[in-house]
Amino acid sequence: MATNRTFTMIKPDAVQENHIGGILGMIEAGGFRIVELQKINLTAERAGQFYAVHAERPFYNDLVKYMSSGAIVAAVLEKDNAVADFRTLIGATNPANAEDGTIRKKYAKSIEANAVHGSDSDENAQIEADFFFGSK
Ligand code: RTP
Ligand code: MG
Repeated sequence: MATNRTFTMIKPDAVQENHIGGILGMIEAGGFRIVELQKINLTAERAGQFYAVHAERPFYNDLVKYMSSGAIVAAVLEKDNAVADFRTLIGATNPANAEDGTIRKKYAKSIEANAVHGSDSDENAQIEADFFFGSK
């Protein structure tokens, strides 16, 4: 995968509340091309693997429960400077701190149920895309 790609998930709260279309619309309007897309349920085991980097954090067990509580939408996105530009588009982890115009400002409900995931590095974007879509 080229470094002009990032990986995202629309999280269970946003899927449950019928925000898939609204969020994908903001992503496309932000200049990203959707190159892979899949709606899927994560088991607690798979959610735990995905967020294994946070295994020692106090919120880990709640995060795994939340991420396996309903369907998610996984996607690979393409754009110049994709990782950094997508983090800008989604906004701060805690929606109380998210800028106007960001996806989390519009759709996130709490620091945990914050509507979307975005990769934090090119390396993790590749690992996370492979987690769902396999090596291409
Ligand atoms: P993400 O990985 O999902 O894009 O989010 P992020 O980089 O903005 O935040 P990160 O620190 O990687 O945290 C991963 C996810 O864990 C949940 N969280 N809950 N209860 C809490 O204090 C807390 N802190 C983080 C959120 O769902 C967060 O996006
Ligand atoms: Mg993160």
